[in-house]
Amino acid sequence: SQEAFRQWHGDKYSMFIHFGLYSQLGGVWQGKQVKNGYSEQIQAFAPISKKDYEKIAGQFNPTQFNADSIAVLAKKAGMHSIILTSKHHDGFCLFKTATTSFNSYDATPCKRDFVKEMSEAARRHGLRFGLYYSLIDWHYPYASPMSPHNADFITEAHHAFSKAQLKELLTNYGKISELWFDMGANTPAQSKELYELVHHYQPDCMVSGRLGNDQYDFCVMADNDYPDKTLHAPWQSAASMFNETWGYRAWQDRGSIESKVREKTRSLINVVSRGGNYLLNIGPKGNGAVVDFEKEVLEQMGDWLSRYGYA
Ligand code: JFZ
Repeated sequence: SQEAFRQWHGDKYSMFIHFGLYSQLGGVWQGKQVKNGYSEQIQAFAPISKKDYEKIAGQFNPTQFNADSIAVLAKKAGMHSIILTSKHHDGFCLFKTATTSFNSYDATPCKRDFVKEMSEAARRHGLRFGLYYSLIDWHYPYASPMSPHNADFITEAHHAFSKAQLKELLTNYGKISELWFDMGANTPAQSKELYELVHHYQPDCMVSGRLGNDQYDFCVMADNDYPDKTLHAPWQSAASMFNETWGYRAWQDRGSIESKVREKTRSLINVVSRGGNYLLNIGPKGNGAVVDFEKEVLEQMGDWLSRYGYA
């Protein structure tokens, strides 16, 4: 609806959070820095067998993950919503689900539902809350380009699984401001069905263009990018802090805080002044703590915004 778009457009600046089992590895496997690919996809790039990767869940206990302090940070930064990775390509779910035991409640010693924690904290601090959901799931044989079995399209079994998970995500966690679908090889009928499913449960939830087949409420621009002409559709630019990874990378060369603040503030202005939404990512560590450098960058950007009356 117009009202849903108006609200979403009004968010302008939001926090993206990439957090999952991969955060625990920090871009390192068997003592080696994995240099190819994003660190949230380390399972595919190291590569790591499914069996070994699943073992990481047995040690996943992010005692430093504090949803309230993340929400406070987003507020301080001048952001208006938070988008959390409910499930990335590895298929590990950050929510309690009946669809698979490979989730942060059932497969870990911590027994926590991070989607619940983050959704509630966001609302407590007056922020809207949305979800990233990967339509690539390495437990299913399809998916380009990182799957060993390249079937043409998402299988019906996988599609049914996604629908069951989405129903949970859209009915158990209150209002979801947006669903940031990440690309899978959907058929047009599958994309349409998922688009309609989202709006069936949540008519005002904004759906990202990466659902495919022209079923979308907003377009996603390439990292840090913005259109050179006025786009007659709602759009968002999703940005990682270092362009090389979204998930935590322990050996990241971060450079200086000052230059990062300048770079990201410039992107924010470029995007928002052209009518887009700027979605800036953080990648907390495996123990759940926000990386100091990223925290500092967000706080300084927030200082700048409030100094000029924008936050
Ligand atoms: C996808 C994922 O494969 C990646 O791991 C991460 O989660 C990112 C946010 O989404 O990768 C993308 C998606 C979109 C673009 C680039 C990488 N893009 O629009 O340029």
